[in-house]
Amino acid sequence: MTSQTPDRLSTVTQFILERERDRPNATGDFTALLNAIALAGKRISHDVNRAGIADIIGLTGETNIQDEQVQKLDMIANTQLERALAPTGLVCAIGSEEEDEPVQLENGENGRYVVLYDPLDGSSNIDVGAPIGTIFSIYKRKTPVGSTSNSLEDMLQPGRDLAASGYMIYGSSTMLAYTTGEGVHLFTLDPEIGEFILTNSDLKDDGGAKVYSANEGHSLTWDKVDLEWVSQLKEEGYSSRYIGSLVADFHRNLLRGGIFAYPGNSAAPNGKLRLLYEAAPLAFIMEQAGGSATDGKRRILDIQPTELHQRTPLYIGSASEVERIIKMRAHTSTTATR
Ligand code: AHM
Ligand code: MG
Repeated sequence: MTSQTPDRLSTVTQFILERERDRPNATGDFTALLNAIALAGKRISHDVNRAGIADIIGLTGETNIQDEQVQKLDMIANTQLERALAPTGLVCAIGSEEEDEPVQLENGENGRYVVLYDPLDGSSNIDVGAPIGTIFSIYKRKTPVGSTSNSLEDMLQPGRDLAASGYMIYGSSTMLAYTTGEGVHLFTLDPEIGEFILTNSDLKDDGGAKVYSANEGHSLTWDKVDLEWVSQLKEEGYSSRYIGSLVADFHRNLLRGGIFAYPGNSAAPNGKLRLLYEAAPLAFIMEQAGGSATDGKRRILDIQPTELHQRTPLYIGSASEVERIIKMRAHTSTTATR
């Protein structure tokens, strides 16, 4: 990773405000939206840190639309984000991994944006204290401002049209990374003063590390190309690092280099990860940092979603690593290999 080491003290709010000031037509919307998301992140971070002692570990007893068991903290994180975004008046609707359908926000008719999120990614790791995170996307709405949002039309947009995306990771420290298409900027929460402080601006993935992150426990269900690819990496002396929390695996690879993969498999040809809540927002960040992301054939940011909770295979990381798997997959017919 390369980045500019900040020569001054700046909170996330100051940083975004400064950037907006450089743009003559800036409305201040991003400052308000990212502030709201950062506020929710501080509350979620607080809850995650106290989960064991606050009796908020465990399941709610419900399953979400993806048939996954919902953790109490999934619901808490989902609510914190909605509660922080609603008062901005800037958001007409939200889409969440934990909500079956788009949620129209009260008084949101004049909101110019839709926000989509995975409120607590990697939530199966909550009980064991491993890093988890929030992933978010912001799109400009397509339906006219002032009307009731046809949320699906507003939300089913390809990642290349993202206005901003980012994530917050709740790990050994709480960090926030975001991009609006002008580089990737990273902030660390100072818990004493409750502010996200700029720690790296304009992060660049320099492809440094020979690391791959994939759940090889599923490899018997992978096709031959993925198996060959991983064998090749092993022969070349790569290390494997897999936490099972996408945001944590992604964050480590963004800082150190490497590739994360969640391929399709014989039971689930599109894999597990969600295009709108996970793949597209992280692909926008990775591309802004100089890396890339593919489903094996297509650039993730070019995929036109057709469903809110659509899944996609994902290979994301340093550009040369992603290029290698694209080439391997192009040279072998997938149907002939599984
Ligand atoms: P979640 O959003 O419900 O937490 O599920 C997504 C998570 C990712 O964070 C992680 O990369 C993946 O599921 C792990 O899946 P597996 O246990 O199959 O390796
Ligand atoms: Mg997730």
